[in-house]
Amino acid sequence: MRKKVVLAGNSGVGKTTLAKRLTGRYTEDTRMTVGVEFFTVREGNVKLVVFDFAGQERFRPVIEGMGRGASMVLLVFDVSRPSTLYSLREWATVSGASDARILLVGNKIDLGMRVDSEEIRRVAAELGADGVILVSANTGEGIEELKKTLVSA
Ligand SMILES: Nc1nc2c(ncn2[C@@H]2O[C@H](COP(=O)(O)OP(=O)(O)O)[C@@H](O)[C@H]2O)c(=O)[nH]1
Ligand SMILES: [Mg+2]
Repeated sequence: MRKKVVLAGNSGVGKTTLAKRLTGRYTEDTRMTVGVEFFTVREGNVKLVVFDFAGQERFRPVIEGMGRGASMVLLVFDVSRPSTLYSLREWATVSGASDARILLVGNKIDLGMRVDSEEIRRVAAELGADGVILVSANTGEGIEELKKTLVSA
């Protein structure tokens, strides 16, 4: 079974690092279309296909195409930069194109939390997210929990 996961969020929040960490660097690294690449990993009978921006976060037509057929959209922010949490309102449109579930992912917890957890829950509720997972793509903390959530979603 194939599950499409889409990463969205401001440039620099750690999406590409997260994609590589989630897929253990086993990756086909294939450019599908301009501005997008994907990483794959097999977990039992589930194949996760993680779509990431290839450095063109501001190219809106790419964003709209990306959400199609996704089972999950990960709205990624940097817990050390509060503005990246509020930017997720713009990124939530990625999921508008599909029936995908939304999960908020707070990355870089190794740098310390500079965002209030009440605020995170408030934005998650506003954007219709199922939940929030806090991770560090650098240290790997929280990554197994995230992967389990994606596989079972
Ligand atoms: N401290 C820390 N740095 C991170 C983490 N994840 C990514 N980074 C760094 O943040 C920068 C941007 O990461 P990148 O994956 O390119 O972000 P993207 O633009 O969202 O794809 C890079 O220098 C990464 O090494 C993390 O969990 N902790
Ligand atoms: Mg990137």
